[in-house]
Amino acid sequence: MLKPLSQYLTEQAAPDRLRQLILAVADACRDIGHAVNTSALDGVQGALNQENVQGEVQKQLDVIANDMMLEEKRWGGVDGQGLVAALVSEEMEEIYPLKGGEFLLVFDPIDGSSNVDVNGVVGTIFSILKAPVGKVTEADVLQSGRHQVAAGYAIYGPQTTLVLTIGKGVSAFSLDQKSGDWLMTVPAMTIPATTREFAINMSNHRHWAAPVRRYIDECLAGKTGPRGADFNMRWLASMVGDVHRVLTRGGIFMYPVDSRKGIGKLRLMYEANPIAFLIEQAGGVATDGVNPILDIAPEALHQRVGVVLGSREEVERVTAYHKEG
Ligand code: AHM
Ligand code: MG
Repeated sequence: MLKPLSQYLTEQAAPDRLRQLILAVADACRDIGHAVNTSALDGVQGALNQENVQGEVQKQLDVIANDMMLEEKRWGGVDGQGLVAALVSEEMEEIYPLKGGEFLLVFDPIDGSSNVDVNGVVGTIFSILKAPVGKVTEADVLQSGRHQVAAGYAIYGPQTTLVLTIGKGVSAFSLDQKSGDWLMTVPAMTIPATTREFAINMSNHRHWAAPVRRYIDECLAGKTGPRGADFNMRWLASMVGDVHRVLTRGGIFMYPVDSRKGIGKLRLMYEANPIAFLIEQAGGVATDGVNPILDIAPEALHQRVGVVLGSREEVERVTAYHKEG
């Protein structure tokens, strides 16, 4: 018998209201996964997203998924006293206050949404923080990643899988499509310290800083190069997909700061922080190239950061190259 998510949370002694919230997030992800699955049938894929005859822009899936999160009734809690004090999303410029509750829920409703049209992997990423007492302001949300009480993602691929940490390791739960239950299929995801596989968007090579170029060029040089080994490359253009592979078999994933804007592409609050929490909990390392992502003091809701994460030895090598200059 596979263990249901609810039983796992009870056994891990998750506080009752956190447990309720995680179960609600998991259910919301199940619903979003269903919307992704039927998006072609429903005519809401990107290819169909054009202005209709009235000149109205048709809804895209990431807007639909965001609306599903906003309209989720379970944020109110089973006793109606509220679980979530505010929502923060990639799709909303400002915080979205709710009636009250102990937690802040920060999320990217559809990560990797350029993949929806091509039936590639997408997912939902979430981060749970403690809320202040009383009215929530933007400043209350700008907590470093170390303050996260839980984080995870749902990946909508050949299987629908929820990957979760409450600060006690990382576990994966597969969605049983028949019963709608999330059942534990990987009790403890761990990232091997060494790897011979990297993930980066190679088309940005000319924009990278010298240490990143050096690292990747050495990987590409193969057995006869300075690393003395052949490296493999993967790039799904979906952070959840690439990170899921890293959590499953190791690897290094990079979306570094580059010279185009002098910032990274990925957002700190709802992409880098929750993923960094998972990576550290699985024994890996997650940096902005030099410093741990979880130690960054956020300055803005939609702040972007460089991301270098995964197998310890490779991430530490990239840090060393940056320090050497
Ligand atoms: P999104 O949240 O708008 O989908 O953007 C984030 C995604 C990541 O999932 C992925 O790693 C990256 O953007 C891919 O970028 P690129 O198109 O440069 O390959
Ligand atoms: Mg995203």
